[in-house]
Amino acid sequence: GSNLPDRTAHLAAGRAGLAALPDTALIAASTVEETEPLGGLPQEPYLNQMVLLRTGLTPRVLLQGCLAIEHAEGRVRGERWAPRTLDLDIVRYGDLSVREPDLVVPHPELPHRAFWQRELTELLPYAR
Ligand code: PH2
Ligand code: MG
Ligand code: MG
Repeated sequence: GSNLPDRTAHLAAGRAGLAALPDTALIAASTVEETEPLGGLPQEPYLNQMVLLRTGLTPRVLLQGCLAIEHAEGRVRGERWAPRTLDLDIVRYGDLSVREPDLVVPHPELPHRAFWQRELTELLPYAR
């Protein structure tokens, strides 16, 4: 997701960055959807998109890759749920569950985000 200019460019950089991670292939990308900001802070609408990756990286190493790509896109971490250039979340990782202080998979917000569920439905046919 992105809600700071240039949203389309940040999403493109996110896709390219993920595809360039070691031992990782981008299999499919969902439609880009404009969504109202969740979380209660007044802010600009988001562009959201989900991608399906095939990866040999562990969730922990994949998370490190996501954070590095966000950082390269100028992401500044401040207040929780503040506007952001690029946020790359691991929504699911196959059927694995992870419960660590800074990494919970499936993402705890998944049941509450209709757009994530739409995107997941779009990508499921490409997953084996
Ligand atoms: N992400 C958030 C907070 N609010 N709202 C929308 N529409 N899309 C998001 O991806 C999103 C959000 C925290 O990561
Ligand atoms: Mg997020
Ligand atoms: Mg995040």
